[in-house]
Amino acid sequence: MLDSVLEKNRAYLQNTDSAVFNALVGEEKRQRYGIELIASENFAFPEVLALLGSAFTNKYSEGYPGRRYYGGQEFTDIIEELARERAKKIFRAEHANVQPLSGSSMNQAIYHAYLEPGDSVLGMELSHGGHLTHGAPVSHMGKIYNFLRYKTIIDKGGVIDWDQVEDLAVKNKPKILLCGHSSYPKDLDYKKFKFIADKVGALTMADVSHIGGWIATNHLNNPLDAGFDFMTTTTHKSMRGPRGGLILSRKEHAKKIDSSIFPGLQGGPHMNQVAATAVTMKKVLTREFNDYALMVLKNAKILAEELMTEGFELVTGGTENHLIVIDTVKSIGLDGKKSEELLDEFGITTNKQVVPDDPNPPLRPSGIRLGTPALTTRGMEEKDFKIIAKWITVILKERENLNSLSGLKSDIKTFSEKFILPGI
Ligand code: DSN
Repeated sequence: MLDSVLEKNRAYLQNTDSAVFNALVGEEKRQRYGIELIASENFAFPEVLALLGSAFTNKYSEGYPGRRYYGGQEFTDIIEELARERAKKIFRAEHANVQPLSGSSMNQAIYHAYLEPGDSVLGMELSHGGHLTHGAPVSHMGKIYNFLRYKTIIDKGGVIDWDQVEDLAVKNKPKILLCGHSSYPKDLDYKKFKFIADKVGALTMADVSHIGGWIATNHLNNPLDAGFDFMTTTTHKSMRGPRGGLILSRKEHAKKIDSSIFPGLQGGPHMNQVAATAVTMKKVLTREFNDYALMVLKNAKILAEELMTEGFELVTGGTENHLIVIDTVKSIGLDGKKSEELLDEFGITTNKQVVPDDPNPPLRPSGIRLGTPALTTRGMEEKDFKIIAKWITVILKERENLNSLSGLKSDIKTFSEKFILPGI
């Protein structure tokens, strides 16, 4: 019956708007035949796709379970409670807010709840791995609050510069000490952050958007175990859930966080997303997901090793998580934009990426970022990533002689279509 509903809905779409329908089919084919290496992307669980297009899309539910501003909440309350309780259990959190519409709103909600305009936050420098929503000057948050930056030590394998973190914290007394990253291939020592934060009376916040799934399965450190005040994570990257965010915190912050999300920052939560988060949390608790998380990390390690064997220089000299940053300028004299475009031509999708203290601008940076979550979801293993490393090498190194690679594009397509593509 579900199949027929889906088919019927697709037929409506095709009749109504062939341009959009054809773009959808095109995107499905791109995903099926391509090699998806964008570190923040994944293939959502089929259950998640089912819920995103479900009747929950139609419902307004401002407020929280048991205290909403609209009637008809008997089923929305069930799913939101399930999502909250499961998230708390997975991450050993005392409180969970499952309503953030995105990674950006989950982080903003914390800033707005605890900071006054002009207050300081100490976070990671963007080019060293930090994130746009950690107060990049071009963001609204960067204009409202005073974001200070710590870096990594490049010639010590990219370890955090703890002396700098401490110096900046002691001198500036930030209200929040923020850690977390979108292009830093290492695990973090949250106890050290907590120690420095306690010294200056700062709140502690970890944005683990990229690595939530590996923390959920205890393969990487959990900031809440180190006594952090807040942990934020998106649900669509490592956990294969809907696009959205979670705020996990200590109980004492529950009221402030909840009212910062609603009514502070957002209106009606997207209940189709909340329902999909509930089922995502159930899936994350399974043994299969634990095996998947482990495989992602193994695949990243082998991909990093193979690329280094081929002579590529990786930021931090390897990876401890799912992501890899290649300094393409240092490795092969090619900037990240051109590297991304070349790989794209062959159906290998990556993204251009700044490297620590990058002398080049963000639209033509010195590297590319790769990640293994999406292809691992498709069932790829270490042997497959060895093949992919060879393809990346040959495409980037033989760029003056692309005619010699005729046939590679179709080899990649044939290889890729052999693997499952869940939900599509
Ligand atoms: N765009 C996501 C990433 O690639 O890290 C998060 O902003």
